Amino acid sequence: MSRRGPTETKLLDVTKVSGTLVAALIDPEDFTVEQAGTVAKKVQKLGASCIFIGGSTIADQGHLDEVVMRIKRDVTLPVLLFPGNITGISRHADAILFSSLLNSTNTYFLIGAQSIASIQVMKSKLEAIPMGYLVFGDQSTTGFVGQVRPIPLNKPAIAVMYAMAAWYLGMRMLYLEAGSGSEKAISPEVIKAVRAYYPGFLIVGGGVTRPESASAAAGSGADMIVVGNLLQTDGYEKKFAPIIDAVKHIRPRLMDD
Ligand code: 1GP
Repeated sequence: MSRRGPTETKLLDVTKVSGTLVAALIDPEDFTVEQAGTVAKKVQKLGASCIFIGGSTIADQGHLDEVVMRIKRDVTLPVLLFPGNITGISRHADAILFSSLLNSTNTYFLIGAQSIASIQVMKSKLEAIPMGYLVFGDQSTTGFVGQVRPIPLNKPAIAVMYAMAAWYLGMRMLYLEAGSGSEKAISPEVIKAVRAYYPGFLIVGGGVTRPESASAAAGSGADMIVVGNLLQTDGYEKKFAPIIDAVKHIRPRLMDD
């Protein structure tokens, strides 16, 4: 298993002090370089803990590099790549969520893309964080592109099986994904079930747009909530701030508690 690097360590340390974290997800395909920098500055001011950069359909790596460099210039928050494919790598980020889409039916998304990318990740000196990625429901671009057999949103036992397989395979992070813009977020029942077994860092995203759903996820044991789509809506600052407030005092269980 790879060793924990500085970015992962920092996130774990902040979680212990501040409770559940909120990551702001920026999909470079949806933002100009300037817009990405502006949003990153605003979410840092509002209390986000890190920036995720990624998407399911990134093709323009030049633009990705520019977005990452601008965000690194404009904020002090850790910047983590959240790649949907080998095109999601930029050497300018702090770390990469080196993930396997565990419920894909295509070995490319399980280990193929990762093996193609691995040497570049090493040469780029990116901190690689091993992460299991699980897609729920049938509403996501990620699910379509990644050729998943989606986990039903009401089947926590299936999620637990995958979560423990991820843990035993050395994945220190696990991301429960309902899909960007999903009408239904991951349910508290699923999060609680996974939390009861999975000792690693638990990330939940997809369709979290309100403080109620954020606090439900945090109270159920999520270590980090990811907010993406909301940042593209008018007046997002006024919607993002209450999400931060709703989760910041909720302290989830951590593996080394
Ligand atoms: C998508 O889980 C993330 O990969 C965030 O979802 O865009 O719905 O916030 P939203």
